[in-house]
Amino acid sequence: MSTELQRKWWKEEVIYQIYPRSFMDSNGDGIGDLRGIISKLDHLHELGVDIIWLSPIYDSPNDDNGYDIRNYREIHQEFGTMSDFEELLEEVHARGMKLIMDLVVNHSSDEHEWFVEAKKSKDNKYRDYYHWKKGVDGGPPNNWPSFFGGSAWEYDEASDEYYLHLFTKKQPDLNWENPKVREEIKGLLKFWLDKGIDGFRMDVIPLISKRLNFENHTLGSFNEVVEKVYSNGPKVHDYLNEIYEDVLSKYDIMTVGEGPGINKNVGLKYVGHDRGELNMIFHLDHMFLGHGPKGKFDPIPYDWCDIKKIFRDWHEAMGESGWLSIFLDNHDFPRLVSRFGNDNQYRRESAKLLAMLVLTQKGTACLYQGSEIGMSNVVFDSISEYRDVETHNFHKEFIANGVSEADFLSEVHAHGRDNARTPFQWDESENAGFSSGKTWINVNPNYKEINLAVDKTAKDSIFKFYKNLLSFRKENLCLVYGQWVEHMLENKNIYAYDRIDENTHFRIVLNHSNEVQDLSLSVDGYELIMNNIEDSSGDQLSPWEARLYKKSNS
Ligand code: TEU
Ligand code: CA
Repeated sequence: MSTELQRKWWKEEVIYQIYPRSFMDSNGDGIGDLRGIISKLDHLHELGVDIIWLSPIYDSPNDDNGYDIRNYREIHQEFGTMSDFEELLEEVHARGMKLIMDLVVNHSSDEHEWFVEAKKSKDNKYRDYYHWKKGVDGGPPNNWPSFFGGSAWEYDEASDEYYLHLFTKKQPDLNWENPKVREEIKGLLKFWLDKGIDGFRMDVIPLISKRLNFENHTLGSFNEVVEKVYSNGPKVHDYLNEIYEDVLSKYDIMTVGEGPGINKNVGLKYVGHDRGELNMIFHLDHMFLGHGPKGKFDPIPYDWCDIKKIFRDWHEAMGESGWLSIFLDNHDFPRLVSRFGNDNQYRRESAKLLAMLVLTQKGTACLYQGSEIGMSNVVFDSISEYRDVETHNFHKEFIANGVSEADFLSEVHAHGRDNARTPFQWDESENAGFSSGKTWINVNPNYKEINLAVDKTAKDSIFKFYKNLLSFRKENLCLVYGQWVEHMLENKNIYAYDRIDENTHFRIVLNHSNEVQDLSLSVDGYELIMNNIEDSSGDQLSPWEARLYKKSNS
């Protein structure tokens, strides 16, 4: 391996995201919890993942399932106690694994003491922990929309002012202009780092610096508003550099920023090796693909050439100066086998193909709970079975605008966040082995066919494929640091690329279509090392067939 490449554990290790509410319930209240996670750590250790990213576990009124924090230094009582957390961290480390927390500091809950105080009066010392503005012509200060429908401003009658909330009205945006806010945030970073955690995933971090003229936008789509109005504000790099220099740089940790609005032209400013900001980002270009002018429930068509171009652009943008994360799903998006694969006729094949894609690209791979067994989207018959505030807010908005219940529901089936939030399907017992009580959200009715226990016994087990790939990646650092070279760029059905370093040359070929495709790329002199179907034959790729070759004498 080339010496100038800095080897870093956070480049080589694989992240596994846990959505605690839906992972494992230990006390029968129907809600996943920390002791439930402890009871399943051996599953993750057997799978072979290294870094656990916990979605927020702090005290919260759960307006946005924990992404609305009421107390940054307390564990949500539904999830357990601080000593449960300390035991979890100890058990994770005892297995040679790491744990990163979800840092949500673009906004707090409106029930956080800072906001409770701020609302009391205009001269309260916490008032400018948030953004307050006078209305205009009897309405909000400007036309900024919330990510979750409606205006990004909420009127406060007592002070005749509005406060900013880019998400729900119970998630008021923190004012990072205020040095006292930045000091508070540095304090809570240290609080958790001094407990021994291994880093942070930083929620919507490019949004923390606001364009303080608060002008109306004149853009045509929500994605543009995110990129040009909410993200990449004038002081975002100053703030990130400040928390890096004052706190983060003093620990051997990793940071990954969730990056709505970060595009390939600005990515390096956040993750360049010399920037002193973040180690990597979860950019959302491929995840926001298909979001129409009114967002995800107003879809527009896209195809694999769009996906391949986004990956290509980001590899080029990062070069050897920055570092990428690679993921295809998380708690905010549909199940990857339903969205990017074929969860019907080719569920197993496509789940494995997507596993090979994520685990052979250049960058830190991040897996989401349930993908290792090919969990798929859920189809609930009524909007009342859904729990996500984003879904319910847009349901009201779309129905009010004349969209039928059935039409909206079909968009929720395809794009709703609850697809990824139904309980993990451990086995075919009641509630898929997730809980002995009534679950906070219904279990996907397909749990008897799709669950870990039944998958592990299957001859074409998805879990085993992930496990083999994960150990193969560990043994072959060419898949981490190797040069990435793409082939067949314009081919709509096949994704093909090489990974090359001084010692090894891999060739990965993925037929992400429902048809047989000619492998019009030479593999002479290559040995087939891994593939996802039994009878893999010659120069024709079966539907959803994935192959990993290694060049002989490499
Ligand atoms: O998500 C930010 C974000 O971009 C989301 O709005 C998400 O991509 C969107 O739902 C897609 O339509 C983060 C968290 O991951 C999400 O769970 C929170 O709801 C949000 O921030 C607010 O904290
Ligand atoms: Ca519980």
